[in-house]
Amino acid sequence: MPDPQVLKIPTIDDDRGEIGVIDLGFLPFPIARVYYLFDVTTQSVRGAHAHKTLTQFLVATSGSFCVELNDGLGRTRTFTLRTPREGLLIPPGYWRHLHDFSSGSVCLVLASDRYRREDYIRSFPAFVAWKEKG
Ligand code: T46
Repeated sequence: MPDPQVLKIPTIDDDRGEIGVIDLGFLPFPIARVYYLFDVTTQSVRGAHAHKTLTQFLVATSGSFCVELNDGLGRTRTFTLRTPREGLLIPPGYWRHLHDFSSGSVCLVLASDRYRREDYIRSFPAFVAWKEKG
């Protein structure tokens, strides 16, 4: 299972501001879906699930939030996303919690597949059992 990874997004800037560009080939998957979390209250915790096959790239296009990733085998890592200049690549097989959203933050998600309910594991013990099975 590949590790989660923070990727620096190429930007183009001039005296009018900046453009972040996620071009074809930048991500290790073809983008099948784009969605975004917004108007998230600062106390909200999102996620609490893992994906069996889905790879996603998360960008804090505005504000900041934390992404806690658990590999189900004893390792947890927390990433703070706070700039549109980088994003977090999350391979399949990670239990995630998103928390500590700043007011007005937006979490843009580029996903490798359409929404498929059957790709979600929403019970942590079931996730650990799935990981242990290999
Ligand atoms: C993830 C984090 C970062 C859809 O019908 N289509 C969609 O594309 C999505 C993303 C969600 N939904 C439905 C499923 C639920 O009935 O919207 C409802 C809320 O979804 P969920 O509770 O999964 O939302 P989050 O913010 O906890 O998780 C979402 C993604 O589902 C998940 O893949 O990694 O954002």
